[in-house]
Amino acid sequence: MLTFIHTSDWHIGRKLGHIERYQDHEVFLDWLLKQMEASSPDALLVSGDIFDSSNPPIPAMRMFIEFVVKAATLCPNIILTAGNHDSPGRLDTLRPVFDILGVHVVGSVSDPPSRMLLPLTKKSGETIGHVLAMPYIRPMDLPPPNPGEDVRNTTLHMISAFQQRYIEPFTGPGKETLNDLPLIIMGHLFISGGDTTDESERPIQLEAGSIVGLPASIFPPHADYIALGHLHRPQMIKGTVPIAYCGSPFPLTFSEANYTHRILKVTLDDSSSRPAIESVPVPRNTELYNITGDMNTVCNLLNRMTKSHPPASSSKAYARVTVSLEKPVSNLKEQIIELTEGSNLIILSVRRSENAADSLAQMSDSYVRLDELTPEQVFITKYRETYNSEPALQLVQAFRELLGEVLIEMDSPNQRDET
Ligand SMILES: [Mn+2]
Repeated sequence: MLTFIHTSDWHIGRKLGHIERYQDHEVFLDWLLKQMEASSPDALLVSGDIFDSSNPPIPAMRMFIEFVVKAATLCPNIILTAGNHDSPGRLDTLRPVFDILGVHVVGSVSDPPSRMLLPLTKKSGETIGHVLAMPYIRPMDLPPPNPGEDVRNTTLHMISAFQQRYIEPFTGPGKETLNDLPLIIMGHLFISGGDTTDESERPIQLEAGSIVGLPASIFPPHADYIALGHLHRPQMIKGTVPIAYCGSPFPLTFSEANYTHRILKVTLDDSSSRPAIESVPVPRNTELYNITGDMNTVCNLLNRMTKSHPPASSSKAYARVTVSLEKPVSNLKEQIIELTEGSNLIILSVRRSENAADSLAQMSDSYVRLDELTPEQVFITKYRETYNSEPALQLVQAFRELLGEVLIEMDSPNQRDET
């Protein structure tokens, strides 16, 4: 039997507006340690986006390292991979020290990829399974298309390149079972059909370049569990193997406020049966509220909520208020904020409801959301529209190189904080 905890998308160092979330992270990580203590899992898998930025602030680094040092005493296998928010190189610098603790951190993709296949061992040293620990894979980690390849099939090319490079080495003939032990695949990627939250992953998907939508069928049927990160809403993806997004541990933005955040405790029996997946809700330290309605409704709600968040209560709550108005109201923000004065409920934003996106959608039948397209698809579509022809392969390749450079540039701390 093999048991493990699957979590991802911690985003340590993330702020909500100007509000720091260190306390929320500390409470979560302490709770996670207690979970590990109570259930003694064989492994802890963290599928990317450990930090919110590629250059994490000192308190974020300290909190993370302190957690890992404590966790290493509670669990024989800890595997942490980089997400698109993490700096692969910076995470890899921790390797020599983490190795001593017996903790695996995988920042960048390995060449050959076989180095990403890690054994799971009991304290006695006995191997009980394997984890293919894939960090976030950038378009530049994939081989370019062959000369003459039809660029309209870029997405298809990317999918097959991804499969050839990162999946097939572990699934070829004779490797189906890796000694009949369970195989778990970790990834930080977007499976087409996955349900996104409004704001949290949107910029990230665009960054993911051409590999935004991998099909669920990319995973080999003999894998036992696919431990994914990237989408902040927990969900299972339909496929021949169990594919799970565990989601972020608590609401990082207001768009993540309305569902239960969790970690997953997975048990794989030695037999070939499907894993038992237990979803364990994470207690919230800070409550986030989305308050919407007309002026009357909003005022009533806030009056009521203010009473349940008296100033003496220990935990703060934050609200985003959206008011639908028939006509403009002057000093709307001041009026709303005044209602919660003297309470522990803090209004972080007040906005008028807008239906601009809806009306735009109605204007055109062929309306496609920008976040459903890869940067390359946007480029090719724009080219077609402007020149009424297909872009030359060299041009697309030049675009890809530029995009790669821009993505590296975006990893620089100053600009990262804006996403
Ligand atoms: Mn994330």
